[in-house]
Amino acid sequence: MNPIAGLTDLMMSDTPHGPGDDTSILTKTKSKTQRPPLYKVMLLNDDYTPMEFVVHILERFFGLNHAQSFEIMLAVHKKGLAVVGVFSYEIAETKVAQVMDFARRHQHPLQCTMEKE
Ligand code: TYC
Repeated sequence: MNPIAGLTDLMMSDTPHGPGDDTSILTKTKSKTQRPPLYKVMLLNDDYTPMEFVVHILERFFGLNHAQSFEIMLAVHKKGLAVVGVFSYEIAETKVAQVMDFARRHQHPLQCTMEKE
């Protein structure tokens, strides 16, 4: 069909077109931005690892200052565990490995774990 004639037929038609007609539907596709999942890195309390050693770990591997490190160490000591940071999977995995390796080399039973947020 001649496209101009076809359009004229539509405009002149007796039946009004609206929602439900395939002549008037516009759709918008919402593009949802996907963010990578985050992981909490936690330190667990134990009865043997020296407090100063835990403070040193927090300064060395988590970039915290002495006061922040002491505060988090005390929170772990009192509550049994605390979140020391939130990271992407790869960074969290690296932090856990660094802490576990450093504690093992110094023969302390300190435990560090990660959990999806
Ligand atoms: N509870 C330990 C002590 O009294 C100190 C400690 C704090 C150990 C935090 C582990 O993740 C820890 N020496």
